[in-house]
Amino acid sequence: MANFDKNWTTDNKGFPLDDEEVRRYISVFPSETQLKHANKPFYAFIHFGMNTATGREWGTGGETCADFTIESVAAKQWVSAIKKSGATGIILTCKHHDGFCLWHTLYSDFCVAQSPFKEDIVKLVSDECHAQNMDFGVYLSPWDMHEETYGKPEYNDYFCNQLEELLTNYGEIFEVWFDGAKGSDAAEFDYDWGRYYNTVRTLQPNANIAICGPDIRWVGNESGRARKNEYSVVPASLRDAEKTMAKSQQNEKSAVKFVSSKDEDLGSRKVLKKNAYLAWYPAEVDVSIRRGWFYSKADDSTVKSANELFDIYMNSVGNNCYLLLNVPPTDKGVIHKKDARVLEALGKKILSIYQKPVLIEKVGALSEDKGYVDFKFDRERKIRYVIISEDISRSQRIEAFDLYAKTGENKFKKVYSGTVVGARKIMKITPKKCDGMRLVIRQSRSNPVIKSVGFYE
Ligand code: FUL
Repeated sequence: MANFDKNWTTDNKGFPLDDEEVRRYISVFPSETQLKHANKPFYAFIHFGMNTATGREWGTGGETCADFTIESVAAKQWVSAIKKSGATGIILTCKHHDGFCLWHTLYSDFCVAQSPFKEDIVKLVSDECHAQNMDFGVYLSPWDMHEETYGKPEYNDYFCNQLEELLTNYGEIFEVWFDGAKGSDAAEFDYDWGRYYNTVRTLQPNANIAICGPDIRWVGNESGRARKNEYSVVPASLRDAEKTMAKSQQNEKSAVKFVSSKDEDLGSRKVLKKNAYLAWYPAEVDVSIRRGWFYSKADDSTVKSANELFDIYMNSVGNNCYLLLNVPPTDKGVIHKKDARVLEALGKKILSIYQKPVLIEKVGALSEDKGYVDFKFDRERKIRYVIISEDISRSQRIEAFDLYAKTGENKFKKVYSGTVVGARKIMKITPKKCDGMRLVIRQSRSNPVIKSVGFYE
């Protein structure tokens, strides 16, 4: 056992600091693609398509191109309204479960080219994202109610052909979102996940594959909640797409009910010990700004407030998760002014965290016999936010920590007690006058490697 300073650290809460098991856990770290993604943790979803025109959450598969009665698409407004929230990218539902394609696909007539609107909406949105320096990503529903090959092996060819179009013709793609939802009465079908993943890896090596994919884990609910402890090192079996599908929506009603949060412990030592194979698989919180995923006038009164969204941001981005915030444009092809207002207010709130930095310090590896770090400010300060980031290229190690404000010579007052950290822990603390702070690691898998700690007024 390392010789921790008794005043400030503990016995690692009785857990081994370093043994073979611990070394097994900390040998799991992100791929380069996952590591890059971690720097841009907040992005938006756009649900738009046939359902926007017909006023549904799930279609029927029986719609026709003429039912797509959308007359305009204000892509520029979509992107600029979303950008104001602080989001750095947009994922568009290029094809939802109804099968209608928002781009000019060569593989189906059921697409926007055959509709009165005609224009390629994927192109309009991706061009606008690139023009406004926002990342662009695609959602392509594996389950397809319309396509007649669905349920037969040829569907895998159909799906890969469409994927190839989307990953070739619209510039750089930052995330590919494979939804696990599938109607309970849909045909049995074996998706060729391995082939889908290879197609993405080959055509867009920098893209992260989410949900029914190996790079980003679904948090397990759609109400904006994350677990108290979100681990990125979890059993590799969680990447099994079939398991994700089993937990996903199976009918239209549940698509807006946002069922229960799957609150299990996914990555404590107790869990990892029982699993021979582990993976780096960070969580993404997907949540809609309003009741439904698609726009409905009836939901105009359900737009979340900037305060609610800010809480979700703190609970996701500030809690080692990604945040994917859905903003569905209306059937007039615009982001509703209510949503736009809230997005702007959210952006201001997020900015207010980072606006007045007092000290941002790169820390590095803590030595094993000293489980704390002291930070000294230039003068007495009133700190409101503290952000700790682990160097996740060295895995996720911290399991418990305390933060103290230094209020005088050898005088400390505890201001925060936390558990896991990972890519980012954002803490709002009751402002306290102090000239420094002390971060104490109470429990860790080997010695922590801290990328930085930032203090903001
Ligand atoms: C679910 C779908 O069924 C919803 O319609 C929506 O697309 C949501 C993000 O995923 O599984």
